[in-house]
Amino acid sequence: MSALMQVSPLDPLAYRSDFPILSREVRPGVPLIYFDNAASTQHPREVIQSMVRCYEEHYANVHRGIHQLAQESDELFDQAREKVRAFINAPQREQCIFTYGATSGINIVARSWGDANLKPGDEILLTEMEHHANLVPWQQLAERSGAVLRHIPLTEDGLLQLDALDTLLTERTKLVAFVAISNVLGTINPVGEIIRRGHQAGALVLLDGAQSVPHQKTDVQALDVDFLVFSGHKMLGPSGVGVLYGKRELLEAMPPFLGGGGMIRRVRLDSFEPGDLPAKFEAGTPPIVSAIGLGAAIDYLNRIGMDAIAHHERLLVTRAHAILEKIEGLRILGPTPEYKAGIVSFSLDQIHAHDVAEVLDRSGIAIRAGHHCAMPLHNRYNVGATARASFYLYNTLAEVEQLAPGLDAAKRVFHRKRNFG
Ligand code: 7TS
Repeated sequence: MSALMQVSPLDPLAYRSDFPILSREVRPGVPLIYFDNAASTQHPREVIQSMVRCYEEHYANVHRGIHQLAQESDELFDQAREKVRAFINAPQREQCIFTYGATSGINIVARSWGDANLKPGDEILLTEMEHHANLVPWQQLAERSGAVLRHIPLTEDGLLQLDALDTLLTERTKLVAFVAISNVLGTINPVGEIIRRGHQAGALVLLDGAQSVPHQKTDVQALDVDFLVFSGHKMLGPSGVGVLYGKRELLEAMPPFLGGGGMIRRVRLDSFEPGDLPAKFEAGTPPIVSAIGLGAAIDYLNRIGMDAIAHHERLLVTRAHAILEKIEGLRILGPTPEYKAGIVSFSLDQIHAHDVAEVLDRSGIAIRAGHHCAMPLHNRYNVGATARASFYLYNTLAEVEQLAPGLDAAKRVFHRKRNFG
């Protein structure tokens, strides 16, 4: 029996009532089925209330004032950072930088570490399944530095071709930056192995945890990863806050990226000395209330348990595959459920993904359609756009079952249009 099978099952019905939005109807008589969790998740009442309480009772700017409200806000903000630290098992909370999301975390590393360390001919190893957030900042860095980008190719069924590492990893490789779980394919990558191989080659490793940290246990010390980024809004928290974790010696050695208030020890008219971690990378007023909301989201996830969440999503995606595989003309992108998280992207006959999404919306089913900020990945599979259903702890098997009639309706509508249109 696998470790996952031993986890006690999660009953989504026990949690749904915590999420006010999940009880709304999309239109009169049409309940919401929210399958757009890879884009952004919904919020339990206690996350919303943690932010309301902050605004109503404690709010002030942080790390500046000595008045009572400033001290209370400071304390809540620091507690949120401690919750983040414990959630990813970082050694020290100063290593957890509050950013504005995964994108801003990657940009900080590219600008700060990248500009200081990369020379012409150095190589950055990415994969063909990256979100644009983990492609464009490195393309920009390559333009500035003369560094060269390489990419781990994909198999037909959406896995990384790891044997390519034998030739792709060389003494020129200075950084490996890759996604833990693909936001399109759902593939769970062998993160530990890639980090180990990267380190053997003498490279640093950045992990894009935007789709993994919300859905499975993450331990940065066990992984020995150098940098990890993720976003609060994909894990029941508010938008506008994310986290950059880094190894202390790396963060200490990196120059600050954004300059301004909060990130300095001393400023003269013509020079400055940067402050200590984490302030050095948090110029300006940070996302105070969003960080506090993220802390409340982490409390909520911890009470349920990340293993239970991962297990539940595996059940949902397995059922989704079983349903979708029966639909004629439907092509699923990515591997079989055993290799993936709760994400299923597909194309249906010649029907455009936006049309599929529109017909599903009539049944209250919210999915995303398009290239999901992963155009090179879609090019790799010769498909312009896909429809994507992505699950979270509050989704039920009964909701997943609704995909079948929803997609049948899409086929009926568009085949009729094609025949008579
Ligand atoms: N990396 C991955 C793997 C992602 O899925 C996303 C967002 C990001 C980075 C960027 O996160 P942000 O919070 O900074 O925007 N992915 C998606 C998606 O799949 N649909 O909408 C956003």
